[in-house]
Amino acid sequence: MEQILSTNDRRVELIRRVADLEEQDALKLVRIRIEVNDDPLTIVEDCQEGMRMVGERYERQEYFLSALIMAGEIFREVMDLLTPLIELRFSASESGVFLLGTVEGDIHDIGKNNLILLLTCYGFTVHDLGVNVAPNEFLNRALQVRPDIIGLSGLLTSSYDSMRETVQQLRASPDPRIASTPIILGGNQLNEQVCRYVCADGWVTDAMEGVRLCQQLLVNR
Ligand code: B12
Repeated sequence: MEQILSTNDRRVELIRRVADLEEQDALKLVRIRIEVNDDPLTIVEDCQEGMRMVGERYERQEYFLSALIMAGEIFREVMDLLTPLIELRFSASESGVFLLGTVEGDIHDIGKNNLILLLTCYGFTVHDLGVNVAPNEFLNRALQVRPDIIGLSGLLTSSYDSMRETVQQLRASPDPRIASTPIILGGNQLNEQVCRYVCADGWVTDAMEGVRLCQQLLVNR
């Protein structure tokens, strides 16, 4: 049935199936979209939109924590299908060094891992600190690997204070190179106001935008 849907219908259907947590149907539709050569990044975008709707339903108490866990699982399975395609499609020569982690108090890592996939495809060397990373861990690792850019990921409102603290510690580094390394934020709840509060150099809500911002920062460095 899905094979005769138009591109737009396939997009709407996938968003709905992720939002409704219909794991098998969502995966089936992703396979169909792969077969008909839909852009893998558009498929990711649609799943992200479905996840946003899961979050809204959770907020309205139509869903519980188990739904967030399930949504995370669906996204992981979708990424298992898409990763080889994304790796094939995007490749670039060596570029900058990127240090990345999800800030202290936050364990969301799906978006962070997507960014790693894309940055790696675009030639960046990525050092991933994982999740729930304390400010001094960022600083210690930055002193070791001397990155060109540092990225902080966080989806919880409470993460903004961790981000701010991390930026303060990095900026206070006695090593002038680390103190002046551009720091960018990522997570779908962010906005300009948060970026100003955290005193970061930029923010994005999308991994591809993040790659472009990093490329721009590298040119200016
Ligand atoms: C899946 C999910 C979970 C999973 C996470 C699994 C995992 N391994 O990550 C689990 C079940 C663990 C979870 C737990 C919780 N969650 Co949750 N979760 C979500 C959900 C539904 C989807 C998040 C997601 O993966 N989105 C898809 C990815 C691809 O998008 P993304 O993360 O934004 O990443 C993209 C960009 O932002 C960017 N990016 C990301 N990081 C970075 C970094 C850099 C440097 C750059 C450049 C770019 C970049 O690239 C990505 C790809 O494009 C969101 C809803 C939402 N609106 O996001 C709630 C949500 C984030 N969770 C929420 C809450 C409340 C919780 C819990 C507190 C629930 C609880 N009662 O325990 C806990 C918190 C645990 C903790 N201490 O962190 C709230 C946060 C509300 C708030 N304002 O603080 C949300 C918004 C749901 C809601 N609307 O209420 N959650």
